Amino acid sequence: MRGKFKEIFKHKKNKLKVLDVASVGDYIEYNLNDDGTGFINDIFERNNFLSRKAPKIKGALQRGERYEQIIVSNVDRIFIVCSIIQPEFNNKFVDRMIVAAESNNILPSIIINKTDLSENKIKKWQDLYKEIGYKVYLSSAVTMKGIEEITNDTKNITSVFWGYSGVGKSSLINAMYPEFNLKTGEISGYTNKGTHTTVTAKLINVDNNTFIADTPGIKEIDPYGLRKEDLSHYFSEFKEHLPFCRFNTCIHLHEPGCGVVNAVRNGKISSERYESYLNILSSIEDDMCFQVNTR
Ligand SMILES: Nc1nc2c(ncn2[C@@H]2O[C@H](COP(=O)(O)OP(=O)(O)O)[C@@H](O)[C@H]2O)c(=O)[nH]1
Ligand SMILES: [Mg+2]
Ligand SMILES: [Zn+2]
Repeated sequence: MRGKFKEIFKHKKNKLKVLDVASVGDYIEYNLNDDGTGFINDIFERNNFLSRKAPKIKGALQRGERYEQIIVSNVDRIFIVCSIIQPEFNNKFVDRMIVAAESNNILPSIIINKTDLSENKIKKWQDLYKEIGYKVYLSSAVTMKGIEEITNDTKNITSVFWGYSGVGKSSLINAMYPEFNLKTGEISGYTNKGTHTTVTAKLINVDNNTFIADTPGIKEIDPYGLRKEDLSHYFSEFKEHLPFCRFNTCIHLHEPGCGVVNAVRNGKISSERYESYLNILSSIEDDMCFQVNTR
């Protein structure tokens, strides 16, 4: 990086606690040397980006301090890939990814892959997410079910395939575009380089307008920079019930006259989604506690 820009970045970095300078998907201005190396002169402002809190690594960060890790920038859609078995479906994990997408203003959709392995419970989760407004694809990289539909819906946009390790993200992209020949069946996407765990996505350039980011397997997601009073806005089906909360500061936990809690009781919000909400809410509170303790 060159002088002036480096200086600006240093200031930004201190303020925002971001980990990397540029991320996959960034538009940059650069100079290329003859040997293939280059300089980044500038990074253009991101339309949006997908991020999470960097995992805690012993000794690498100050006590409990968390950084923001940008996974991909300038994203049109996020495809949350999951399976019913091998690995088992984890709705709390799916909901964390949805919150990460929604809070960054990116449309999430869900791909239930490995449908060749088990019929069990597919419909339950498919219906739950369809009901609250998300598109759900059923797929198999083995039988090729759903591959054509996913190929069509990822045309002419930048999309991210995101999800737990081993669900078949790379296999799905290979099923769509065998020529990219992505590595599959890797045990873990973690690489410890000492300072932080890398989550480098691989951006595949299908054609001039079509980009697909394959991300390494992740094992934890903490959406970055959430405030507990905002969390309910990222649970799309909660929104219509918010005006019925007695207190406008309601975080839908123990407050009397809560529209969300009433909707859960009446079966208008599923208990699974509400439990996910509480789960994320409590992880936000943990961070707040940390800040208070260190003052
Ligand atoms: N039965 C079955 N196995 C699959 C399917 N998709 C991927 N796999 C297998 O699941 C393992 C993990 O796949 P991979 O694409 O590496 O998952 P990733 O970590 O999400 O990229 C590999 O052994 C794949 O062959 C599928 O649709 N059905
Ligand atoms: Mg992979
Ligand atoms: Zn409430």
